[in-house]
Amino acid sequence: MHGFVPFPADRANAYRTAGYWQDRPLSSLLDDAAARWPDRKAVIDADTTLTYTQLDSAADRAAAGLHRLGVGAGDRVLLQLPNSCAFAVTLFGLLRVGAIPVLCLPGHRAAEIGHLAAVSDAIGIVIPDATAGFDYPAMVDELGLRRLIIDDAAGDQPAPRCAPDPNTPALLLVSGGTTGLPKLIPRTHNDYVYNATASAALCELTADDVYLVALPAAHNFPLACPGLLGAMSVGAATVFGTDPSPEAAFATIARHRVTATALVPALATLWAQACDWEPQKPTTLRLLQVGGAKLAAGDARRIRDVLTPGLQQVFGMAEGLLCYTRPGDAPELLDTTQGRPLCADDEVRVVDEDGAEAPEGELLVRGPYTINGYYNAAEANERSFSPDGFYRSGDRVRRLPGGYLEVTGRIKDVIVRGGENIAADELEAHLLDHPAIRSAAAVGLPDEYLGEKVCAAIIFHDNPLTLAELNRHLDECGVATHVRVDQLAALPALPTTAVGKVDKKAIARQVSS
Ligand code: OOB
Repeated sequence: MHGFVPFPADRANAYRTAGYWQDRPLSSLLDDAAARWPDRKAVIDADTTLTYTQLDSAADRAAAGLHRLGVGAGDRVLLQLPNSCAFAVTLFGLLRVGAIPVLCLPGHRAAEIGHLAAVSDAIGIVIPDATAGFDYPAMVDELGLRRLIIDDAAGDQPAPRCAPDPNTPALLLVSGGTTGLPKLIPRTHNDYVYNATASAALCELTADDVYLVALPAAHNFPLACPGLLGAMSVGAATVFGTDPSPEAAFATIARHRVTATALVPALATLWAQACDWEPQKPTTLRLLQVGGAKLAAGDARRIRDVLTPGLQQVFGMAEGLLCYTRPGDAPELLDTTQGRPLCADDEVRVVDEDGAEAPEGELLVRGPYTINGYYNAAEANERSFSPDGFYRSGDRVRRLPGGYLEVTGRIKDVIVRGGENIAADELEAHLLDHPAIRSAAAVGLPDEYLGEKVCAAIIFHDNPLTLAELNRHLDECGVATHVRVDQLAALPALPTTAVGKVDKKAIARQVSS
Protein backbone atom coordinates (compact mmCIF):
# COMPACT_ATOMS: atom_id res chain seq x y z
CA MET A 1 0.00 0.00 0.00
CA HIS A 2 1.52 3.24 -1.19
CA GLY A 3 2.28 5.76 1.58
CA PHE A 4 2.26 3.14 4.35
CA VAL A 5 5.47 2.32 6.24
CA PRO A 6 5.27 -1.30 7.40
CA PHE A 7 7.01 -2.84 10.41
CA PRO A 8 10.47 -4.10 9.45
CA ALA A 9 10.51 -7.87 8.94
CA ASP A 10 12.79 -8.74 11.87
CA ARG A 11 10.64 -6.96 14.43
CA ALA A 12 7.43 -8.23 12.84
CA ASN A 13 8.69 -11.80 13.19
CA ALA A 14 9.69 -11.22 16.81
CA TYR A 15 6.24 -9.82 17.69
CA ARG A 16 4.54 -12.78 16.03
CA THR A 17 6.80 -15.28 17.79
CA ALA A 18 6.21 -13.55 21.15
CA GLY A 19 2.46 -14.00 20.57
CA TYR A 20 1.56 -10.30 20.45
CA TRP A 21 0.46 -10.59 16.84
CA GLN A 22 -2.17 -13.17 16.02
CA ASP A 23 -2.56 -12.61 12.27
CA ARG A 24 -6.27 -12.04 12.53
CA PRO A 25 -8.23 -9.19 10.96
CA LEU A 26 -9.64 -6.49 13.22
CA SER A 27 -13.19 -7.36 12.11
CA SER A 28 -12.74 -10.86 13.62
CA LEU A 29 -13.26 -9.27 17.06
CA LEU A 30 -16.95 -9.03 16.18
CA ASP A 31 -17.16 -12.46 14.50
CA ASP A 32 -15.69 -14.05 17.64
CA ALA A 33 -17.86 -12.08 20.07
CA ALA A 34 -21.01 -13.02 18.12
CA ALA A 35 -19.97 -16.69 18.24
CA ARG A 36 -19.03 -16.71 21.93
CA TRP A 37 -21.57 -14.33 23.48
CA PRO A 38 -24.50 -14.24 20.99
CA ASP A 39 -27.13 -13.00 23.44
CA ARG A 40 -25.09 -10.63 25.55
CA LYS A 41 -25.61 -6.90 25.09
CA ALA A 42 -22.99 -5.49 22.74
CA VAL A 43 -23.83 -1.83 22.19
CA ILE A 44 -26.32 0.53 23.78
CA ASP A 45 -27.29 4.11 22.99
CA ALA A 46 -30.24 6.32 23.90
CA ASP A 47 -32.56 4.62 21.36
CA THR A 48 -31.11 1.20 20.69
CA THR A 49 -29.68 -1.89 22.34
CA LEU A 50 -28.06 -4.57 20.19
CA THR A 51 -26.86 -8.00 21.29
CA TYR A 52 -23.71 -9.36 19.71
CA THR A 53 -25.83 -11.38 17.26
CA GLN A 54 -27.78 -8.29 16.32
CA LEU A 55 -24.67 -6.14 15.95
CA ASP A 56 -23.14 -8.86 13.79
CA SER A 57 -26.18 -8.91 11.45
CA ALA A 58 -26.40 -5.12 11.35
CA ALA A 59 -22.70 -4.90 10.41
CA ASP A 60 -23.30 -7.45 7.64
CA ARG A 61 -26.21 -5.43 6.27
CA ALA A 62 -24.06 -2.28 6.38
CA ALA A 63 -21.31 -4.16 4.54
CA ALA A 64 -23.82 -5.25 1.87
CA GLY A 65 -25.03 -1.65 1.54
CA LEU A 66 -21.46 -0.37 1.19
CA HIS A 67 -20.69 -3.07 -1.36
CA ARG A 68 -23.68 -1.99 -3.45
CA LEU A 69 -22.33 1.57 -3.34
CA GLY A 70 -19.13 0.25 -4.83
CA VAL A 71 -17.02 0.42 -1.68
CA GLY A 72 -14.42 -2.34 -1.69
CA ALA A 73 -11.15 -3.61 -0.32
CA GLY A 74 -8.51 -0.96 0.32
CA ASP A 75 -10.84 2.03 -0.26
CA ARG A 76 -10.41 4.79 2.28
CA VAL A 77 -13.70 6.10 3.69
CA LEU A 78 -14.06 8.96 6.16
CA LEU A 79 -16.21 7.99 9.14
CA GLN A 80 -17.62 10.94 11.05
CA LEU A 81 -20.44 9.78 13.29
CA PRO A 82 -21.38 10.77 16.81
CA ASN A 83 -21.30 8.27 19.67
CA SER A 84 -24.04 5.79 18.77
CA CYS A 85 -24.69 2.16 17.89
CA ALA A 86 -24.54 3.33 14.25
CA PHE A 87 -20.87 4.18 14.82
CA ALA A 88 -20.10 0.55 15.71
CA VAL A 89 -22.29 -0.85 12.92
CA THR A 90 -20.68 1.36 10.27
CA LEU A 91 -17.15 0.78 11.54
CA PHE A 92 -17.56 -2.99 11.26
CA GLY A 93 -19.46 -2.73 7.98
CA LEU A 94 -16.47 -0.90 6.52
CA LEU A 95 -13.97 -3.35 8.00
CA ARG A 96 -15.93 -6.30 6.63
CA VAL A 97 -15.77 -5.08 3.03
CA GLY A 98 -12.06 -4.44 3.57
CA ALA A 99 -12.40 -0.66 3.39
CA ILE A 100 -10.08 1.43 5.55
CA PRO A 101 -12.06 3.78 7.79
CA VAL A 102 -10.55 7.19 8.57
CA LEU A 103 -11.70 7.96 12.09
CA CYS A 104 -12.73 11.60 12.06
CA LEU A 105 -14.06 13.31 15.19
CA PRO A 106 -17.53 14.89 15.21
CA GLY A 107 -15.83 18.17 16.06
CA HIS A 108 -13.77 18.23 12.87
CA ARG A 109 -14.83 20.89 10.39
CA ALA A 110 -14.19 21.67 6.71
CA ALA A 111 -10.51 22.55 7.25
CA GLU A 112 -9.68 19.22 8.89
CA ILE A 113 -12.08 17.05 6.90
CA GLY A 114 -10.89 18.50 3.59
CA HIS A 115 -7.31 17.85 4.60
CA LEU A 116 -8.00 14.29 5.80
CA ALA A 117 -9.95 13.50 2.62
CA ALA A 118 -7.08 14.76 0.46
CA VAL A 119 -4.28 13.00 2.33
CA SER A 120 -6.17 9.70 2.50
CA ASP A 121 -7.55 10.05 -1.04
CA ALA A 122 -10.90 8.94 0.37
CA ILE A 123 -13.69 7.81 -1.97
CA GLY A 124 -16.43 9.11 0.32
CA ILE A 125 -17.64 9.98 3.79
CA VAL A 126 -20.26 8.66 6.20
CA ILE A 127 -21.93 11.42 8.25
CA PRO A 128 -25.05 11.61 10.44
CA ASP A 129 -28.50 12.22 8.93
CA ALA A 130 -29.26 15.17 11.09
CA THR A 131 -27.53 16.33 14.20
CA ALA A 132 -28.27 19.24 16.46
CA GLY A 133 -25.92 22.13 16.03
CA PHE A 134 -24.04 21.42 12.81
CA ASP A 135 -24.97 20.85 9.18
CA TYR A 136 -22.63 18.00 8.14
CA PRO A 137 -24.29 17.51 4.71
CA ALA A 138 -23.61 21.18 3.87
CA MET A 139 -19.95 20.77 4.83
CA VAL A 140 -19.66 17.65 2.67
CA ASP A 141 -21.27 19.47 -0.28
CA GLU A 142 -18.99 22.44 0.16
CA LEU A 143 -15.96 20.14 0.06
CA GLY A 144 -17.26 18.27 -2.97
CA LEU A 145 -17.02 14.93 -1.16
CA ARG A 146 -19.21 11.96 -1.95
CA ARG A 147 -21.64 11.23 0.86
CA LEU A 148 -22.22 7.52 1.34
CA ILE A 149 -25.71 6.75 2.57
CA ILE A 150 -25.87 3.20 3.77
CA ASP A 151 -29.28 1.77 3.07
CA ASP A 152 -29.29 -1.37 5.17
CA ALA A 153 -32.96 -2.25 4.55
CA ALA A 154 -32.29 -3.89 1.18
CA GLY A 155 -29.32 -5.83 2.41
CA ASP A 156 -30.44 -9.28 1.39
CA GLN A 157 -27.46 -10.22 -0.70
CA PRO A 158 -24.49 -10.68 1.58
CA ALA A 159 -21.36 -8.66 0.91
CA PRO A 160 -18.26 -10.62 0.01
CA ARG A 161 -16.08 -11.05 3.12
CA CYS A 162 -12.60 -9.85 2.64
CA ALA A 163 -9.49 -11.44 4.13
CA PRO A 164 -7.02 -8.59 4.48
CA ASP A 165 -3.29 -8.99 5.03
CA PRO A 166 -3.05 -8.47 8.81
CA ASN A 167 0.20 -6.54 8.38
CA THR A 168 -1.55 -3.76 6.43
CA PRO A 169 -3.61 -0.88 7.84
CA ALA A 170 -7.03 -1.74 9.28
CA LEU A 171 -7.88 1.88 9.91
CA LEU A 172 -6.44 5.37 9.97
CA LEU A 173 -6.52 7.34 13.22
CA VAL A 174 -6.14 11.10 13.34
CA SER A 175 -3.20 12.53 15.29
CA GLY A 176 -4.02 14.51 18.41
CA GLY A 177 -1.50 17.26 17.79
CA THR A 178 -2.46 20.72 18.96
CA THR A 179 -0.26 22.36 16.31
CA GLY A 180 -0.82 22.23 12.55
CA LEU A 181 -3.22 20.05 10.61
CA PRO A 182 -3.81 16.48 11.83
CA LYS A 183 -1.75 13.62 10.43
CA LEU A 184 -3.05 10.16 9.54
CA ILE A 185 -1.95 7.22 11.62
CA PRO A 186 -2.14 3.81 9.95
CA ARG A 187 -2.86 1.07 12.51
CA THR A 188 -2.50 -2.49 11.24
CA HIS A 189 -4.85 -5.38 12.03
CA ASN A 190 -2.10 -7.08 14.02
CA ASP A 191 -1.07 -4.09 16.07
CA TYR A 192 -4.58 -2.82 16.77
CA VAL A 193 -6.00 -6.18 17.81
CA TYR A 194 -3.09 -6.43 20.24
CA ASN A 195 -3.67 -2.82 21.42
CA ALA A 196 -7.30 -3.59 22.31
CA THR A 197 -6.96 -7.11 23.71
CA ALA A 198 -3.83 -6.49 25.78
CA SER A 199 -5.41 -3.32 27.19
CA ALA A 200 -8.56 -5.25 28.12
CA ALA A 201 -6.44 -7.85 29.90
CA LEU A 202 -4.41 -5.23 31.78
CA CYS A 203 -7.63 -3.53 32.91
CA GLU A 204 -9.06 -6.91 33.94
CA LEU A 205 -12.16 -6.36 31.80
CA THR A 206 -14.65 -9.25 31.72
CA ALA A 207 -18.01 -10.01 30.09
CA ASP A 208 -19.68 -8.55 33.19
CA ASP A 209 -18.25 -5.08 32.62
CA VAL A 210 -20.19 -2.21 31.13
CA TYR A 211 -17.95 0.32 29.38
CA LEU A 212 -19.12 3.89 28.79
CA VAL A 213 -17.82 5.78 25.74
CA ALA A 214 -17.81 9.31 27.16
CA LEU A 215 -15.17 10.83 24.83
CA PRO A 216 -15.70 10.80 21.03
CA ALA A 217 -15.71 7.13 19.98
CA ALA A 218 -13.34 7.75 17.06
CA HIS A 219 -10.52 8.65 19.45
CA ASN A 220 -8.00 5.89 20.17
CA PHE A 221 -8.59 6.08 23.94
CA PRO A 222 -12.32 5.14 24.04
CA LEU A 223 -12.00 3.08 20.86
CA ALA A 224 -9.24 0.64 21.79
CA CYS A 225 -7.58 1.39 25.15
CA PRO A 226 -9.44 -0.88 25.91
CA GLY A 227 -12.60 1.00 24.90
CA LEU A 228 -15.24 -0.35 22.52
CA LEU A 229 -12.90 -2.86 20.85
CA GLY A 230 -11.40 -4.14 24.12
CA ALA A 231 -14.89 -4.52 25.60
CA MET A 232 -15.92 -6.49 22.52
CA SER A 233 -12.90 -8.78 22.88
CA VAL A 234 -14.19 -10.00 26.27
CA GLY A 235 -17.95 -9.89 25.58
CA ALA A 236 -18.60 -6.79 27.69
CA ALA A 237 -21.27 -4.21 26.83
CA THR A 238 -20.49 -0.72 25.51
CA VAL A 239 -22.75 2.23 26.24
CA PHE A 240 -22.45 5.26 23.95
CA GLY A 241 -22.85 8.52 25.84
CA THR A 242 -23.44 11.73 23.93
CA ASP A 243 -23.19 14.21 26.78
CA PRO A 244 -20.18 13.98 29.11
CA SER A 245 -21.54 16.56 31.56
CA PRO A 246 -21.82 15.13 35.09
CA GLU A 247 -25.63 15.47 35.10
CA ALA A 248 -26.10 13.39 31.96
CA ALA A 249 -23.21 10.98 32.47
CA PHE A 250 -24.11 10.17 36.09
CA ALA A 251 -27.65 9.31 34.99
CA THR A 252 -26.30 7.04 32.23
CA ILE A 253 -23.91 5.36 34.65
CA ALA A 254 -26.70 4.67 37.13
CA ARG A 255 -29.13 3.48 34.46
CA HIS A 256 -26.77 0.97 32.84
CA ARG A 257 -24.64 0.19 35.91
CA VAL A 258 -21.51 1.34 34.09
CA THR A 259 -18.30 -0.13 35.55
CA ALA A 260 -15.57 1.46 33.41
CA THR A 261 -14.97 4.62 31.40
CA ALA A 262 -12.24 6.92 30.04
CA LEU A 263 -12.02 10.69 30.46
CA VAL A 264 -9.65 13.60 29.86
CA PRO A 265 -8.45 15.31 33.08
CA ALA A 266 -10.71 18.36 32.71
CA LEU A 267 -13.80 16.11 32.63
CA ALA A 268 -12.63 13.81 35.42
CA THR A 269 -12.01 16.81 37.66
CA LEU A 270 -15.42 18.23 36.79
CA TRP A 271 -17.08 14.90 37.63
CA ALA A 272 -15.28 14.86 40.98
CA GLN A 273 -16.43 18.40 41.76
CA ALA A 274 -19.98 17.55 40.73
CA CYS A 275 -20.13 14.92 43.48
CA ASP A 276 -20.64 17.91 45.83
CA TRP A 277 -23.97 18.81 44.26
CA GLU A 278 -25.20 15.97 42.04
CA PRO A 279 -27.58 13.69 43.94
CA GLN A 280 -26.82 10.71 41.68
CA LYS A 281 -23.11 10.22 42.18
CA PRO A 282 -21.64 7.10 40.54
CA THR A 283 -21.55 3.97 42.69
CA THR A 284 -20.80 1.28 40.10
CA LEU A 285 -17.54 2.59 38.56
CA ARG A 286 -14.61 0.32 39.31
CA LEU A 287 -12.27 1.66 36.64
CA LEU A 288 -11.93 5.33 35.81
CA GLN A 289 -9.22 5.92 33.23
CA VAL A 290 -7.86 9.44 32.93
CA GLY A 291 -5.50 10.46 30.14
CA GLY A 292 -4.91 12.61 27.09
CA ALA A 293 -3.32 15.41 29.09
CA LYS A 294 -1.51 15.73 32.42
CA LEU A 295 -3.60 15.01 35.50
CA ALA A 296 -2.45 17.01 38.55
CA ALA A 297 -1.67 14.92 41.66
CA GLY A 298 -4.19 16.82 43.79
CA ASP A 299 -6.95 16.20 41.26
CA ALA A 300 -6.01 12.51 41.10
CA ARG A 301 -6.37 12.16 44.88
CA ARG A 302 -9.71 13.94 44.83
CA ILE A 303 -10.96 11.65 42.03
CA ARG A 304 -9.97 8.58 44.04
CA ASP A 305 -11.62 9.96 47.17
CA VAL A 306 -14.95 10.96 45.73
CA LEU A 307 -15.50 9.02 42.47
CA THR A 308 -13.76 5.66 42.70
CA PRO A 309 -10.58 4.18 44.16
CA GLY A 310 -10.20 2.59 40.73
CA LEU A 311 -8.47 5.58 39.15
CA GLN A 312 -6.08 4.65 36.35
CA GLN A 313 -3.72 7.14 34.72
CA VAL A 314 -3.22 6.58 31.01
CA PHE A 315 -0.51 8.24 28.96
CA GLY A 316 -1.20 7.27 25.39
CA MET A 317 -0.95 8.41 21.82
CA ALA A 318 -2.74 7.47 18.63
CA GLU A 319 0.71 6.67 17.23
CA GLY A 320 0.85 3.68 19.54
CA LEU A 321 2.55 3.54 22.94
CA LEU A 322 0.22 3.20 25.91
CA CYS A 323 1.32 3.62 29.51
CA TYR A 324 -1.04 2.59 32.29
CA THR A 325 -0.93 2.56 36.06
CA ARG A 326 -1.95 -0.94 37.14
CA PRO A 327 -4.96 -1.97 39.23
CA GLY A 328 -3.73 -2.26 42.81
CA ASP A 329 -0.80 0.15 42.37
CA ALA A 330 0.10 2.20 45.46
CA PRO A 331 -1.79 5.52 45.78
CA GLU A 332 1.49 7.39 45.35
CA LEU A 333 1.94 5.84 41.88
CA LEU A 334 -1.70 6.39 40.92
CA ASP A 335 -1.54 10.09 41.82
CA THR A 336 1.89 11.13 40.62
CA THR A 337 2.82 8.96 37.63
CA GLN A 338 1.39 8.38 34.16
CA GLY A 339 1.94 4.64 34.41
CA ARG A 340 4.32 2.32 32.59
CA PRO A 341 4.23 0.75 29.12
CA LEU A 342 1.59 -1.84 28.28
CA CYS A 343 4.01 -4.30 26.69
CA ALA A 344 7.31 -5.76 27.91
CA ASP A 345 8.63 -5.22 24.37
CA ASP A 346 7.78 -1.53 24.19
CA GLU A 347 11.24 -0.02 23.79
CA VAL A 348 11.30 3.38 25.47
CA ARG A 349 14.24 5.75 25.21
CA VAL A 350 14.50 9.04 27.07
CA VAL A 351 17.02 11.38 25.48
CA ASP A 352 18.42 14.91 25.92
CA GLU A 353 18.87 17.49 23.14
CA ASP A 354 21.97 15.68 21.89
CA GLY A 355 20.18 12.36 21.66
CA ALA A 356 22.00 10.87 24.67
CA GLU A 357 20.08 8.74 27.20
CA ALA A 358 19.01 10.90 30.15
CA PRO A 359 16.80 10.58 33.25
CA GLU A 360 14.53 13.29 31.83
CA GLY A 361 14.07 14.26 28.21
CA GLU A 362 12.15 13.46 25.05
CA LEU A 363 10.40 10.11 24.91
CA LEU A 364 11.21 7.96 21.87
CA VAL A 365 9.48 4.64 21.36
CA ARG A 366 9.13 1.64 19.12
CA GLY A 367 7.26 -1.58 19.79
CA PRO A 368 4.60 -4.04 18.65
CA TYR A 369 1.81 -1.47 18.34
CA THR A 370 3.64 1.79 17.56
CA ILE A 371 3.59 3.04 13.96
CA ASN A 372 6.67 3.28 11.79
CA GLY A 373 5.49 6.29 9.83
CA TYR A 374 2.49 8.55 9.28
CA TYR A 375 0.39 7.82 6.20
CA ASN A 376 1.48 9.67 3.02
CA ALA A 377 3.81 11.94 4.95
CA ALA A 378 7.38 11.28 3.84
CA GLU A 379 8.58 14.68 5.00
CA ALA A 380 7.00 14.57 8.45
CA ASN A 381 8.35 11.05 8.84
CA GLU A 382 11.92 12.30 8.36
CA ARG A 383 11.45 14.48 11.44
CA SER A 384 9.22 12.24 13.54
CA PHE A 385 11.11 8.94 13.27
CA SER A 386 14.74 8.12 14.05
CA PRO A 387 16.76 6.12 11.51
CA ASP A 388 16.34 3.00 13.67
CA GLY A 389 12.59 3.34 13.68
CA PHE A 390 11.82 5.09 16.98
CA TYR A 391 8.87 7.48 17.03
CA ARG A 392 9.87 10.87 18.47
CA SER A 393 6.87 11.70 20.62
CA GLY A 394 7.72 15.33 21.41
CA ASP A 395 6.71 14.57 25.01
CA ARG A 396 9.13 15.34 27.84
CA VAL A 397 9.13 12.60 30.46
CA ARG A 398 11.05 11.60 33.56
CA ARG A 399 11.95 7.98 34.23
CA LEU A 400 10.92 6.65 37.62
CA PRO A 401 11.73 3.36 39.37
CA GLY A 402 9.98 0.29 38.00
CA GLY A 403 9.68 1.68 34.48
CA TYR A 404 7.03 4.23 35.49
CA LEU A 405 7.02 7.55 33.69
CA GLU A 406 6.06 11.04 34.66
CA VAL A 407 5.10 13.37 31.81
CA THR A 408 6.76 16.72 32.52
CA GLY A 409 5.76 18.65 29.41
CA ARG A 410 6.04 19.01 25.66
CA ILE A 411 9.49 19.44 24.15
CA LYS A 412 8.29 21.99 21.65
CA ASP A 413 5.98 23.99 23.89
CA VAL A 414 8.49 26.77 24.35
CA ILE A 415 7.97 30.53 24.17
CA VAL A 416 11.03 32.45 23.02
CA ARG A 417 10.72 35.81 24.81
CA GLY A 418 13.47 38.29 24.00
CA GLY A 419 15.76 35.42 23.08
CA GLU A 420 15.13 33.54 26.35
CA ASN A 421 13.43 30.15 26.24
CA ILE A 422 10.45 29.71 28.53
CA ALA A 423 8.93 26.25 28.93
CA ALA A 424 5.18 26.90 28.85
CA ASP A 425 4.38 23.98 31.16
CA GLU A 426 6.80 25.16 33.86
CA LEU A 427 5.28 28.62 33.87
CA GLU A 428 1.81 27.05 34.01
CA ALA A 429 2.80 24.92 37.01
CA HIS A 430 3.90 28.06 38.90
CA LEU A 431 0.69 29.87 38.01
CA LEU A 432 -1.39 26.92 39.21
CA ASP A 433 0.35 27.16 42.59
CA HIS A 434 -1.65 30.33 43.23
CA PRO A 435 -4.85 29.52 45.13
CA ALA A 436 -6.94 31.96 43.05
CA ILE A 437 -6.12 30.13 39.80
CA ARG A 438 -8.18 27.20 38.56
CA SER A 439 -6.59 26.61 35.11
CA ALA A 440 -3.82 28.28 33.19
CA ALA A 441 -2.33 28.07 29.72
CA ALA A 442 0.71 30.03 28.61
CA VAL A 443 0.99 30.87 24.92
CA GLY A 444 3.43 32.92 22.90
CA LEU A 445 2.12 35.86 20.88
CA PRO A 446 4.11 37.76 18.25
CA ASP A 447 5.68 40.94 19.63
CA GLU A 448 7.52 43.68 17.83
CA TYR A 449 10.22 44.06 20.48
CA LEU A 450 10.46 40.70 22.23
CA GLY A 451 9.90 38.51 19.20
CA GLU A 452 7.36 36.63 21.31
CA LYS A 453 5.55 37.78 24.40
CA VAL A 454 3.96 35.62 27.07
CA CYS A 455 0.20 35.55 27.30
CA ALA A 456 -1.39 33.73 30.22
CA ALA A 457 -4.95 32.57 29.61
CA ILE A 458 -6.40 31.93 33.05
CA ILE A 459 -9.60 30.69 34.62
CA PHE A 460 -9.88 32.15 38.12
CA HIS A 461 -11.83 30.49 40.91
CA ASP A 462 -13.65 33.61 42.12
CA ASN A 463 -11.76 36.90 42.11
CA PRO A 464 -9.38 37.56 39.24
CA LEU A 465 -5.84 38.77 39.88
CA THR A 466 -4.26 41.70 38.08
CA LEU A 467 -1.25 41.29 35.82
CA ALA A 468 0.92 42.92 38.52
CA GLU A 469 -0.33 40.47 41.17
CA LEU A 470 0.34 37.57 38.83
CA ASN A 471 3.92 38.66 38.28
CA ARG A 472 4.43 39.34 42.00
CA HIS A 473 3.41 35.73 42.57
CA LEU A 474 6.01 34.54 40.04
CA ASP A 475 8.56 36.70 41.84
CA GLU A 476 7.66 35.03 45.13
CA CYS A 477 7.97 31.59 43.50
CA GLY A 478 11.58 32.49 42.79
CA VAL A 479 11.40 31.95 39.03
CA ALA A 480 13.95 33.54 36.73
CA THR A 481 13.22 37.20 35.98
CA HIS A 482 12.61 36.63 32.28
CA VAL A 483 9.76 34.27 33.09
CA ARG A 484 7.08 36.92 33.39
CA VAL A 485 3.61 37.34 31.93
CA ASP A 486 3.16 40.23 29.49
CA GLN A 487 -0.52 39.88 28.86
CA LEU A 488 -3.30 38.41 30.98
CA ALA A 489 -6.50 37.01 29.49
CA ALA A 490 -9.04 36.05 32.13
CA LEU A 491 -11.34 33.56 30.39
CA PRO A 492 -14.49 31.75 31.52
CA ALA A 493 -13.19 28.56 29.83
CA LEU A 494 -10.15 27.49 27.85
CA PRO A 495 -10.86 26.46 24.24
CA THR A 496 -10.37 22.75 23.65
CA THR A 497 -9.65 20.42 20.75
CA ALA A 498 -12.25 18.00 19.40
CA VAL A 499 -11.38 15.50 22.15
CA GLY A 500 -11.20 18.01 24.98
CA LYS A 501 -7.55 18.99 25.36
CA VAL A 502 -6.55 22.63 25.85
CA ASP A 503 -6.11 24.09 22.37
CA LYS A 504 -3.24 26.63 22.46
CA LYS A 505 -3.60 27.55 18.78
CA ALA A 506 -7.18 28.58 19.44
CA ILE A 507 -6.17 30.56 22.54
CA ALA A 508 -3.58 32.48 20.55
CA ARG A 509 -6.20 33.26 17.90
CA GLN A 510 -8.79 34.25 20.47
CA VAL A 511 -6.62 36.60 22.52
CA SER A 512 -4.97 38.32 19.59
CA SER A 513 -8.17 39.09 17.68
C1 OOB B 1 -4.17 10.36 23.51
O1 OOB B 1 -3.79 10.29 22.21
P1 OOB B 1 -3.57 11.52 21.23
O2 OOB B 1 -2.97 10.96 20.01
O3 OOB B 1 -4.83 12.32 21.09
O4 OOB B 1 -2.54 12.50 21.95
C2 OOB B 1 -1.27 12.06 22.35
C3 OOB B 1 -0.56 13.11 23.16
C4 OOB B 1 0.71 12.57 23.80
O5 OOB B 1 1.79 12.58 22.92
C5 OOB B 1 0.86 13.55 24.95
O6 OOB B 1 1.39 14.76 24.49
C6 OOB B 1 -0.55 13.80 25.40
O7 OOB B 1 -1.36 13.54 24.26
N1 OOB B 1 -0.95 12.91 26.50
C7 OOB B 1 -0.64 13.14 27.81
C8 OOB B 1 -1.24 12.08 28.53
N2 OOB B 1 -1.88 11.27 27.65
C9 OOB B 1 -1.69 11.81 26.43
N3 OOB B 1 0.10 14.09 28.42
C10 OOB B 1 0.22 14.00 29.78
N4 OOB B 1 -0.34 13.02 30.52
C11 OOB B 1 -1.07 12.04 29.95
N5 OOB B 1 -1.63 11.08 30.70
O8 OOB B 1 -4.28 11.41 24.11
C12 OOB B 1 -4.44 9.06 24.18
C13 OOB B 1 -4.45 7.90 23.44
C14 OOB B 1 -4.71 6.69 24.06
C15 OOB B 1 -4.96 6.65 25.41
C16 OOB B 1 -4.95 7.82 26.15
C17 OOB B 1 -4.69 9.03 25.54
